[in-house]
Amino acid sequence: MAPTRTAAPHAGLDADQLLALLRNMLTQRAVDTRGFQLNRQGKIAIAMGSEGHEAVQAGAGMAFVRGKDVLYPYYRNTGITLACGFTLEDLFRSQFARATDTTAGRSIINHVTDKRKGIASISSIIASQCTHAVGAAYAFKLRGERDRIALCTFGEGATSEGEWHEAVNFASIHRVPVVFLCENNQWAISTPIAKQMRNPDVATRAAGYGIPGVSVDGFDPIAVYAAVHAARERAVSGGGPTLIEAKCYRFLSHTTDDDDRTYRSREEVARARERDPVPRFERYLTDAGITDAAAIEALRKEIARHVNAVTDAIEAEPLPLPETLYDGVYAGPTDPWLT
Ligand SMILES: Cc1ncc(C[n+]2csc(CCOP(=O)(O)OP(=O)(O)O)c2C)c(N)n1
Repeated sequence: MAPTRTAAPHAGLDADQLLALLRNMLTQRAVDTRGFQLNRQGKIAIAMGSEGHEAVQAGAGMAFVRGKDVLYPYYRNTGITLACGFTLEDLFRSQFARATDTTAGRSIINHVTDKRKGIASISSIIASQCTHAVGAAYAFKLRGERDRIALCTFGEGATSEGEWHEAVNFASIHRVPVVFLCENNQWAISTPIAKQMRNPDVATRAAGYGIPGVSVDGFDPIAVYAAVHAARERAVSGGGPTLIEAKCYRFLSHTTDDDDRTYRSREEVARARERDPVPRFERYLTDAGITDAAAIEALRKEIARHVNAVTDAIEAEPLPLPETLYDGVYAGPTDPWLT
């Protein structure tokens, strides 16, 4: 994998930013744990975990410039949406499908959106967000909004979709200010990457479109930050798109509706967990003297308490009323079947 660390220590991130990365990663893990519990308790319909993607998302979120950039995420993006300013409360409003959710409880969970924060609505159709992201970024270019980019995330499975190739090709030809970030977790539900493409490095796909392709260690949040930050700089200076591949692993099943024991061995998952990005980054920070084990433990407990308090509060919020079923769907009469 190409080295992405810059000469500056910690890629230029200061202690507060490094601790923000850790907080984001620990929050992702706490959200995943709580989400899977809530599903087993029958309180939410489905949960989708980001475990194994924590470093990718914390690092990429740190490079996102709030108030300027737009994020075109996919469903496995708890950490990056939080890092871009989405609140934990709104995240659980989506999970509980409450009336107070930003889509009024209409979207499948993790399909979050907040226009005010530059977080586009997630489409479940794999790779369709790529053409949306390119369209938004092309608009920035046409309007002369030079300091804005679209950050577009997807899994390696998405790179087999025609829409992904169309998006990258168009972005390349028109030098669109978009950063493509592939979270390569090796599996697209039950399809391993070897059945997806002959070349195991998604980044090499960039060469076919004449744009830079960078492969980074997706278990290292600083490496991901450095790569996304550099790609962003390139995009805002008129250099066009970059494809970044962050190699990570999906530790949990695809969703709570999936049993990954049917298609991958426990040994494979255990081997990947030996490289778990969370304890690895904790060690990195303690070795660098940024924090210590006691402070990390206290932070972990504080986050768990906060996540539990938020889920208790959101669970008590109202469900959408049946009579609002057609709100926001049709213009005119709200019940098309009765009029
Ligand atoms: C066009 C389309 N085809 C198939 C699906 C069903 N589907 C949902 S998630 C998924 C796997 C995607 O894998 P990947 O892009 O690698 O992301 P990951 O879930 O591994 O993070 C598939 C095939 C879909 N939603 N849309």
